Amino acid sequence: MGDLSKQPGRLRPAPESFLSEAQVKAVAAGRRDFLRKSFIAAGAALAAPVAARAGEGDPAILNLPDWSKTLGMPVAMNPYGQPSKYESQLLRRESPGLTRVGQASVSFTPLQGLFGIITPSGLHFERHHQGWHDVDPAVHRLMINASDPAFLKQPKVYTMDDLMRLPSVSRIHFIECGANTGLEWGNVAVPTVQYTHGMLSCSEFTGVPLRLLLEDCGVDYKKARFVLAEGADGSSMTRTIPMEMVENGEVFVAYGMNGEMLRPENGYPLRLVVPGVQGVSWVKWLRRIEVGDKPWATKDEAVHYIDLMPDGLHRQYTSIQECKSVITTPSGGQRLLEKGFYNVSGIAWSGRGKITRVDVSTDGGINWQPARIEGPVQNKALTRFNMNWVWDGKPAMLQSRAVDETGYVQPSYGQLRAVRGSKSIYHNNAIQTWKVAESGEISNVQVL
Ligand SMILES: Nc1nc2c(c(=O)[nH]1)N[C@H]1C(S)=C(S)[C@@H](COP(=O)(O)O)O[C@H]1N2
Ligand SMILES: [Mo]
Repeated sequence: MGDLSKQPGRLRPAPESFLSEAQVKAVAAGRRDFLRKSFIAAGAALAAPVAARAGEGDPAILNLPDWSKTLGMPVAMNPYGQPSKYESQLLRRESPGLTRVGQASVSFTPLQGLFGIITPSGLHFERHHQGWHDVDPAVHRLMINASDPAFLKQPKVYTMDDLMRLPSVSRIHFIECGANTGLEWGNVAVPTVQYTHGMLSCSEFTGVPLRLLLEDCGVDYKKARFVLAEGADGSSMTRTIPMEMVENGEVFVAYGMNGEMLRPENGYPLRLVVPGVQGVSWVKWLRRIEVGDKPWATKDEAVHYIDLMPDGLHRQYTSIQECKSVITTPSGGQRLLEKGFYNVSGIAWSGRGKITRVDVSTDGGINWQPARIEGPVQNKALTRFNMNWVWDGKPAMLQSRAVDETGYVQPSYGQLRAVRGSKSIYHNNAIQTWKVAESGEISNVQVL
């Protein structure tokens, strides 16, 4: 598998040399001035933050609503709580740009409506290659075995009860499908951030480090350098994971998500958590871990999740999700109602560690301002950023660009295509652009 940091997907662009001359000409004229004024105005807006109505007889504050004079609902009317009925539009959705093939489908997380970094469990994206099942934990088993006793002394089968008695860890991590943002390779430009980036979620997962289980079975790390994870569903989902990721304690078998058991759609009662690695390796309904001495080259690593490079060769085993970010609000499909102050908010993440910096541009990448990073910043987790912006009512192009702790800078489309060409489906981490029209309407455009 080699040194992943040497792979051609790794770009280290100098932040100041981002733009082609044509691109500068296309968007630059007059914009620097516009920008400078905006940021002075942003300071002013903070001193007097909100354009609130100045006590002009708003009936919504003058009149007591009827409900406030009656008894409220009793406790436990919803023994399992539900969102407000006024939030009923915030849903996982299937993309209008994708056709469902049998049960092999995707539902996307509505990133445009979420705050902070945790995805509510009911809105966690779903990707099933053969549909999902609600599996009885009483009969679910996890087997750990090997084709050769030299790799593992004692194969074992664990019940869920066995696993839940063992020492556990709880960690917050993002999970991103390798195909997230895949439609954008073809400049399809689906309308909203839900469809461009919504195969991405972030949760607190709880479970048992895989290292602990392998050692319980007497693994020989000198000989066993890879593990194969296998799901119990009809998709024959099997993925190779290098042993270094297991040995360092990061990979774990999880039963918990956001404080409760996993949801069935997300692999109840057991899934693998492989921090920083593309979603497909996070095998759901996990039933078997095999240890061995070389990658297995299964269908989901030899035929799918590979990248066709410009030289005609396929790039394989590029499982780590590179540093990426996106502005979630304002974003495609939304509309700014009037000029004035806006909180530009988004998320950044890297499969190689922590986010160290996010810059935001409102002019398509000519000028950049550092965004505020909302801590605590965690390893291989979503990181929220915010930036003050005063919209002057003129067309604008919003972008975010993240940097991770290895110093890697999220690439523009031009930079990504220069290395990767345009024939990929997977592993698109380019800078996203949201175009704000004078009407306030926001659309998805690509800036090279
Ligand atoms: N057993 C099994 N595991 C699976 C899959 C699957 O179809 N079957 N889909 C994979 C893919 S492609 C992704 S992106 C993630 C999605 O996880 P989620 O549905 O919890 O979001 O699960 C992975 N694990
Ligand atoms: Mo995926």
